[in-house]
Amino acid sequence: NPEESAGPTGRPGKSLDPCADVPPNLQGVLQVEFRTNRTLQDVRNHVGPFLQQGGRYRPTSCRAKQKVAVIIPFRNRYEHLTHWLYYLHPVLMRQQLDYGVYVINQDGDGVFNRAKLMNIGFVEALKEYDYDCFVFSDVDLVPIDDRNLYRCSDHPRHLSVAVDKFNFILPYATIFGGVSALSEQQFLKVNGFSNTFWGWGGEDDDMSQRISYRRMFISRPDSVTGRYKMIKHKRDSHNDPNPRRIQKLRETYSNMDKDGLNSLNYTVREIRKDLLYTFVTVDVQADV
Ligand code: UDH
Repeated sequence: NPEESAGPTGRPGKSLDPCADVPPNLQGVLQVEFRTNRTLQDVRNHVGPFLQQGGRYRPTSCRAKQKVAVIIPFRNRYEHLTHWLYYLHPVLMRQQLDYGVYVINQDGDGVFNRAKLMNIGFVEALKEYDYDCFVFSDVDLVPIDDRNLYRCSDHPRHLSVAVDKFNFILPYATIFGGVSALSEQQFLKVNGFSNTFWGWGGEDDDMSQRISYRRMFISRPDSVTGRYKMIKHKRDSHNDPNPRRIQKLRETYSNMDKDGLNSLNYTVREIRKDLLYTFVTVDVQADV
């Protein structure tokens, strides 16, 4: 078992001792390689024995500190998803999390809405389990250090601080895109993400502003622990830069109480359970 520790192998559930603050079997820096053929079946063979249907896992030797839903906004990036699952499942297991992976797939070929998919992921995951922490991750970002814990902190946490594409440097101080983690309370406090950023850009900066308007800060790992590899790709179709994004960022303060979780509408088309993930296909166009 990848997260196995020396502790007693107790009964499942509340009778187990809490897991250690620092998971005992982390490896530190990881080898990550995308230029290789990999199939979902390879990944199932690699990590499947430890998982439950829907990409669910919980440590067997201790009680996890947090119940984490990992939410991936998605459309037509199956190759990236395979790499992501191959690398992230073992990391999340070693981090001794009680977690589930939710791929929120935008149906159809309308303009992409990353933030709305993440709001939907929050709502749909909570229908299944009593998650207390939500990690929102792009499908093309893989951490190269497993000490970067996919957990929530006292303040909303930005995890992807040093991405190879940006020469491992934080591009600007308020950045919150890529991979981020908010507790249920933190997410509710900001009314979730805006639902009204269609196309590429702005939705992550809007969230960053929501966080500061609600008097919270952005917490981050250091720039060594927070290293990531991004899978190279071309711009997707139907996700061109949103020309309205700059103007919309001037309106966060006045809109955030009415544009977010409390105005979210969508239609679930299908929920499919794979061993490696829960795949939720949704129609996001409900309000346009
Ligand atoms: N996403 C999809 N499908 C899409 C669009 C976006 O799954 O069609 C998801 C995916 O999780 C992705 C995330 O939304 O990681 C963010 O979208 P993005 O990868 O397009 O954003 P990023 O800023 O790239 O990473 C912008 C385009 C880069 C073009 C580079 C050309 N060299």
